[in-house]
Amino acid sequence: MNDSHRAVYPLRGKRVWVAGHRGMVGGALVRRLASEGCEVQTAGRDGVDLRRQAEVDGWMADNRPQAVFIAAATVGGIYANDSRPAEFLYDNLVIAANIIEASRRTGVEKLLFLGSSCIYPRLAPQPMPEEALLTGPLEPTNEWYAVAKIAGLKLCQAYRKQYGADFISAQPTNLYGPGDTFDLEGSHVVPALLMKAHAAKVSGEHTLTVWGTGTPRREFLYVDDLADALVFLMGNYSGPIPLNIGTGDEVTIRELAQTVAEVVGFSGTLRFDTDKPDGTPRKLVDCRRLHALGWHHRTPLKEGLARAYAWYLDQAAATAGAGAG
Ligand code: GFB
Repeated sequence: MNDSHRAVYPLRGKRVWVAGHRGMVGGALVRRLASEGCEVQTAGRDGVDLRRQAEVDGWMADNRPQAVFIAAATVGGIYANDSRPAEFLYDNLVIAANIIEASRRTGVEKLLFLGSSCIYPRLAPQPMPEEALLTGPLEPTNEWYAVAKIAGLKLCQAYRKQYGADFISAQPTNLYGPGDTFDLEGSHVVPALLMKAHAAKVSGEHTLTVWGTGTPRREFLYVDDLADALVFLMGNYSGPIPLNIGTGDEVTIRELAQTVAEVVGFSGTLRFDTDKPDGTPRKLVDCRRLHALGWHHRTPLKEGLARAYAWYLDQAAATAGAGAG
C-alpha cells in the first residue's frame, strides 16, 4: 500500500472537540484523550442540538475547537435501524453536514468523521476493502443509516477537494464495550445478548433466545481500541480515503452467543428465533491500510466481553442503589 498518506498532527496543547461525548464512542474518546495533553471540549445536548446548524455554528464560534471528532450519531441495532429509518437518515445526515460545514467556516485544522462498516454493499467481497464502497446495493435493514454515513464521508472528501480542508473519515466494524446501550429491542447484538444471558442466569431459565439463524458472521472491536485508533489516525493520517478499522477476526452469531454465555456464567441452551432478521451475512473489514500505518487492536473478544459485562453490572447496581436511596 503506497497510498497511506502519512501525516503528523500532534494533539498536544490543542482544543479538541469530541462531538457525541455521551455516547459509547465519544466516552471512550474522552477517556483516551486524557493522556494526550490536549484540552478536551464537550457540548451537552442541553447546550447545543447538533441537528440545528445555527446552534452548531454558535457553539463552534464560542469554543473555537482546533480539532474535531464527529462521534455524535443516532445509532442502534438491526431492529432500531429497520424500524426508525427517518431518524437514522435525517439525524445522521444533518449532524454530519452541520458539524463539517461549521468546521470549515471556523477554520478547524483537522476533523475526523466516524462512518460504519454498514456503508459497504451487502454482498461486498470479504474482507471488505475500502475500494468496495458504492459498488453494489446496501443491506436493506440499515440502508438509511448507511446512506447518511456515506454522505458524511463524501462531505469530508468534497471539503478536502474543494477547500483543502484536512477532514478525514474512518469506518469501524461492529463495536461494543462500556457505555453501550443496553436495551433488548433497540441495542446491538453484544449488549442484547449480555443482558439476556444475565437475566436467564439470575432467574434460572434454561434457554437463551438469539435472533436469526446464528449463521451471520460479524467482527467485533472493543470501543477503547477504537478510540485509540481514532486518536492514532488524527495524529498520523491525512488523505481522502475513508479507512477501515477492525480486528481481522470474525465469529458467527452462534459462537458469539456461546462466548457471551461463558463470560456471564449461563449454562443453558441457545434457541434461535428465525422470525427475527439476520441482516447482512458477513461484515469483515480489510484493515491492511490501517495496519500499514502501524496500528493494531489489542483487546481479545472474550476479555472485552468480560469488561463490557462488568460495566453493565456496575451500572445496574448503581441504578438499583439510586432507586433504593
Ligand atoms: O448488532 P446487530 O443488531 O446489527 O445484529 P448488524 C447483528 C446480528 O446479531 C444479526 C443477531 O444477525 C442479529 O440478528 N442477533 C442475535 C441479535 N440476537 C440478537 C439480539 O438479541 N439483538 C440484536 N440486536 N441482534 C448493525 C446496523 O447491523 O451494525 C447498524 O444495523 C450498524 O446500522 C451496526 O451499522 C455496526 O451488525 O446486523
